[in-house]
Amino acid sequence: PAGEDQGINGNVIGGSDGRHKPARDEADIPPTVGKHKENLAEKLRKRAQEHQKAQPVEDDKKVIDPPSDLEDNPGEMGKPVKLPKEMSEDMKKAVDDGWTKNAFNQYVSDLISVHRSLPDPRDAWCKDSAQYRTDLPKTDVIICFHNEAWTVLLRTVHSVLDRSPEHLIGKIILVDDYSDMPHLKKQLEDYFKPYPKVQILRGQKREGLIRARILGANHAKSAVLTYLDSHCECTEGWLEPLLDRIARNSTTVVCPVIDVISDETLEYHYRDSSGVNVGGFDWNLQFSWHPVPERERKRHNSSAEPVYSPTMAGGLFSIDREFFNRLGTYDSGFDIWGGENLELSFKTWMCGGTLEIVPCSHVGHIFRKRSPYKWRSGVNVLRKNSVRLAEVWMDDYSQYYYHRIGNDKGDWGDVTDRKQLRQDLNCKSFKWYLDNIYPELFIPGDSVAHGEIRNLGYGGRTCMDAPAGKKHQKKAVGTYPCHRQGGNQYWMLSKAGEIRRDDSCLDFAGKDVTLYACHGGKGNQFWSYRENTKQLHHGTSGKCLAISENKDRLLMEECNSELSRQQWSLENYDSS
Ligand code: UD2
Ligand code: MN
Repeated sequence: PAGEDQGINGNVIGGSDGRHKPARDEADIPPTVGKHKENLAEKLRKRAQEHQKAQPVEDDKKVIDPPSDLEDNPGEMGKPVKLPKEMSEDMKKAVDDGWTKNAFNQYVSDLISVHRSLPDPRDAWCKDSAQYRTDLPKTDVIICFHNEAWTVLLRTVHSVLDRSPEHLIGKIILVDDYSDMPHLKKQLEDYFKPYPKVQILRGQKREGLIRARILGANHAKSAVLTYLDSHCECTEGWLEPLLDRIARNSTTVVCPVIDVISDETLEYHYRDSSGVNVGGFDWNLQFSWHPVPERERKRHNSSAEPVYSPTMAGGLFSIDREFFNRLGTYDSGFDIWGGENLELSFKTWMCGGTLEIVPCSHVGHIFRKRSPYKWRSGVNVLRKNSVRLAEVWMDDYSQYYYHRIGNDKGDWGDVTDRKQLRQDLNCKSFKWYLDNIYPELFIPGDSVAHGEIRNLGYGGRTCMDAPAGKKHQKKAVGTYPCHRQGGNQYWMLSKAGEIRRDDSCLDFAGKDVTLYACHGGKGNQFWSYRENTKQLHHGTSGKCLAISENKDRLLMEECNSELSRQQWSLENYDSS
C-alpha cells in the first residue's frame, strides 16, 4: 500500500518541496527477481524502515545487515557516512565489491537515501531570484552512463527532479551506453515508469561517452541541453543561474561549480565562491584547474558572478541546443573517454561563443581515482581523440603535443569533415584563443629550449626524468636512459630561467632536486644554462646540476667545468 511505501522511499526525507512527485507513490526499491524475491523484499523493507532510507537491491547482491551504529538518516545534508572499523566478513566483502565495480564506495551510497538533502552552497547574492530572467528556457537533461551503480544513478536523477523548478525541465534523457550490469536493464524502466519526464535510451553497442552524448542530443527537443555525469547531485537553485546566462545570450556555454562528493564517504564538500577555479589544459592535452586569474577577477564586482573559463572539465554543462548543433556537437570520431571537453571548449571560444563557470550553480560529482569500466583494447583511445583534436583545432601549436608524445601519432582516422566544419564556421585561430582567452598558458615555443635534457657524462645516454604520478609532489626528479618519447623526459627552459613541466618547476632547496609548483620568483627555481661550458647553474645555491656515477640520480655539486657529468645538452636550444 502507498502509505507504507512512503516510509521506505525516502520522498519524505529528502530536500524535495513536493515538485516532481511521481504519479503514484513508489518505493525506491526496484523489483527484485529470482526465487528469493519475497524473502529479499521483506528483509529489505524491514531494514529500510529501520533506517528510513531507500535501499536498492541488485540481482546478484547478497543482503547483509547495515552497520549497527548507523545513524537514522545517514548522509543527510551531505554528511559523511563512515563505516565501522570492525566489519563482518560479509560487510567487508560487500564494501570491496562495491569499490571494485565502481571505483567508489557503493556500499556507503546504498545506505543513503536517493533523495538525501544537501547543504546550500550558494552565496547570499545568488538566492535573490530577481536577478534571473523570468522567461528562462526549458532544458533537457542528458545523463549518459556505462555500468553505473543503482543508487548513485537514481540519486543523480532525483537530485535533478527534486531541486529544479518543474517547468524548466523538459525531459531527463538517460542514455545507457551498453551497460551489462543487471540492475540497469528492465528494472530501470520499471523504476522510472512513474516519472514521465524520464526517458531511457539504449545504445545498440558500446559507443563511449562522446557518441552516447550525441545520441542523447539527437533525442532532445528543449531549447537547452544540460549534461551531467551519472554520479552527480544537484543542489538547490543549481539550474536557474545556468539557464539565465543562456537566456541572455544563446552562445554562452555554462558550467556549474563542480563540488566534490567523496568517493569514500559520499560527503558533499563545497567551497564558497572565493574558491572558484577555472579550467585550463597542458601540452599533454590534459585538463587542469586554476584559480580565477587576476585579469578576470578585475572584471567583476562579486566573486559570485559568472567567470570566463578557457576550458571546461567536460561532464557538467548547459548549452543552447541550436548553438551546440551549429558547432557540430562533438566529433563523433572520439571514442570512449577524453578530449571532447577541450574540443567543445576550443570551438566555443574560437567560433564565436563564450564559456563560463557560474559560481551560483553547484553540482556535486564523485571524482574517482581510476576508471572502473573497460576501454578499448589495442587502441590508445585518449591519444587518438587528442590527435584528432590537435589536427583540427590547434594549428601549428599541435606540434607541442606531438613532441610530448614522441611524435607517435598513431592512426587518428579522417578529420576532413571536422576541418571543413571549422572553415564553414569561420572560426578564429588557435593563436587568437591562446593570446586572448588563455594567456596564462606557457607556450613551449616561447622557451629557450624544449624537449629532453641529456647528460653528457658516462656515455651521454642519460636524461632528466620527471617522477610519475601527480604533479607538485615534491618527489625527487630522477634520471633514466634517454628514450626520445617525450613524456616524462619533456622539459622546457623558460626565458625566466625555469626548467618547467607545464606548471611545475625544477626546484632545489638544499636536499633533493624536485618538482614544485612554479612560483615565478626565481630563487630555488632559477637555473642558468651556460652555452660554453654546458653547465646548469642553480640560482640560490650557486651549485651545478650533475648525475651520480651510476647514473641513477641527480646531484648538486660545486661547479667544475672539467666534469662531463655536469654537462648537459638541451633539445631545441635557441638562445636568441
Ligand atoms: C571527466 C568528465 C566527464 C568527461 C571526461 C572526459 C567531469 C566531472 N567529468 O571525467 O564527463 O568529460 O572527463 O571525457 O567533468 N560513460 C559512458 N560510456 C563510456 C564511458 C563513460 O557512457 O564508455 C559515462 C560514465 O558513466 C559517466 C560519464 O560518461 O557518467 C563520464 O565518465 P567518467 O565519470 O568516467 O569521467 P570523469 O568524470 O572521470
Ligand atoms: Mn564522472
